[in-house]
Amino acid sequence: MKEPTKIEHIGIAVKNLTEAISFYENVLGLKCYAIEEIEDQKVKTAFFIVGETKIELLEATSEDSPVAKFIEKKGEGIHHIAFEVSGLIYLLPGLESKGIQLIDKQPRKGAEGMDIAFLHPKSTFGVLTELCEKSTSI
Ligand code: CMX
Repeated sequence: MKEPTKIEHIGIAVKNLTEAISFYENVLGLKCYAIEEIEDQKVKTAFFIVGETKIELLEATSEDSPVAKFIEKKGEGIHHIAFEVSGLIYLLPGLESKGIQLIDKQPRKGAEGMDIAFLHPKSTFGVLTELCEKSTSI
């Protein structure tokens, strides 16, 4: 696999998006530049930029959201790390052949219209890992 170009974002699971946004804005001095609901993932997200990396706050929109389950089990905190890659669609079969458990066998649309795929934390030393690529399709 060609090396990732940067950490695209860090996903942080929170119980209350409004309260968490207030911390990032009023305590850390960052500016929330986008709020987006991703219906199929059952999450509402808020984005901040820090240097080359983003922070993605994640609030569950339903009890069976992956984020609700995560908070129930582990509490609020870092939920995933997303690496920017190129050629995502071509990378996934190679990773699977190395024994990495793919949550998404094909790239799908994530926040900000990016093509994304998650790798299962059981294959990645306990860290839910997202690979993402700026979409070339409109
Ligand atoms: N980080 C680390 N470990 C995690 C985890 C996370 N975010 N979420 C679950 N786990 C662990 C659980 O603690 C559990 O570990 P133990 O067996 O040691 O108790 C194990 O993974 C459970 O795995 P599972 O039974 O396969 O599945 P779950 O129903 O708990 O779902 C996961 C886990 C990662 C497969 C699911 O959350 C998923 O598909 N995530 C990808 C999609 C997602 O997270 N979407 C929300 C964000 C969307 C976005 O940012 O765009």
